Amino acid sequence: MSHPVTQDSSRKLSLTGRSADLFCRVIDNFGDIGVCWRLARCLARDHGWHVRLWVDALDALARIKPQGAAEPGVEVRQWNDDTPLCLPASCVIEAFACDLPPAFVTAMAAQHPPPDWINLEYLSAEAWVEGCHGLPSLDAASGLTKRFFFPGFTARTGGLLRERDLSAQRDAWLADAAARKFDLARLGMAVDAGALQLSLFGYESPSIATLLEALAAHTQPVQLWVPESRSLTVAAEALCRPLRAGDVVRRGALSLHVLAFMDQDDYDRLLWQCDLNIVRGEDSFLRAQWAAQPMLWHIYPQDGGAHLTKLDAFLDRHAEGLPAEVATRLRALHHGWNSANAVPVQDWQTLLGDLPHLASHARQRALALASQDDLATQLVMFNQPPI
Ligand code: TRH
Repeated sequence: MSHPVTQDSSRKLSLTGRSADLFCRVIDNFGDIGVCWRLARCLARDHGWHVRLWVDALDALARIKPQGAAEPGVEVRQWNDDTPLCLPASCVIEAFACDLPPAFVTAMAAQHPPPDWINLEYLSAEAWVEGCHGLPSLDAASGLTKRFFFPGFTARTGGLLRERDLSAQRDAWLADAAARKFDLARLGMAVDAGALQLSLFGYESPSIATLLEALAAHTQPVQLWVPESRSLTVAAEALCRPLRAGDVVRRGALSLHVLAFMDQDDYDRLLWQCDLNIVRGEDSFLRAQWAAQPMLWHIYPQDGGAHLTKLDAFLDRHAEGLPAEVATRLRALHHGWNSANAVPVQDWQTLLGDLPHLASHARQRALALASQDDLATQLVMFNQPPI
């Protein structure tokens, strides 16, 4: 089916600031749109780009996007196979091989010179990423070449998504008791200053039951903040009661608080204020690292266990500099958490004992990673504007 291509202002905009069409297809969950929204904002805020963010599922974006004020420089449009499309911008970013609409590719091929076509890939710490970052690939149908952009943890990859002022924002918020109190109250969080703070955002895992058991038996009060998510279903089963936003359940030392799903900026604040964050997928996994607090990763499961190789590659890098025995325990816990068998209560207790080591390590890691160019900055340098 062919699509009408309408003229618009993007080419003109590219004369003053660069412009991009960023395409996102929501496969499931919030990671695809989470990453794309963040990238669009970084390109606009930190680099002055004009970004047209094409999303097939606007409802997914509405869940994570701060509501209210528009985002200057980011124009959100819905797309599907029947959506009339516009004249392509000078840079076209295809997120996660989402397959651009054929009519849009035809419109790209009709441009002289054609836009710079970039395929943004998923984040992985695996070594092969360095060899594939930047590689070209011919699109036989259009005769155009697209280039692969691989995020990653090392200098020879495309880097990690991070707003330019993220660390400063985080530190300022943590240092400002009034702002913290105001924001946390807004989220319905009454924080007990003497309690260990944990957040949980993962998939279904049988280890949630043993985690709750370990926290209930902890020697110090614990507040566990659980935004509405797939983990909540398992927590509800373990506690033998339904759970919904606003609920507080007490078991021994543990207070479990269910939070309404919040926007990305508020979710960052939750991560910043916790002593341990359990996160998942790609975007919350990265945000937990920028929170500079200990984290446990629920990796997105893939066929054939491919995700476990990815998990180990991350742990190899992440654990560098930790005492060997702490690193070994952290790896074992990650494997347990990502398996079909429950992590023993004892192992959760050991993790809680390791938190001081993990906290100073997380701060050092975040500092080291933030010394590299962030992903949006690298993408701006990678982009070859049409001559
Ligand atoms: O939602 P996810 O499981 O996304 C996954 C992964 O990205 C995976 O790699 C991908 O293949 C799959 O989607 C399709 O986890 P992730 O990546 O952490 O995304 C969650 C997003 O939701 C992230 O941007 C943070 C955001 N979020 C909020 O905005 N508010 C909240 O309350 C919470 C808990 C999360």
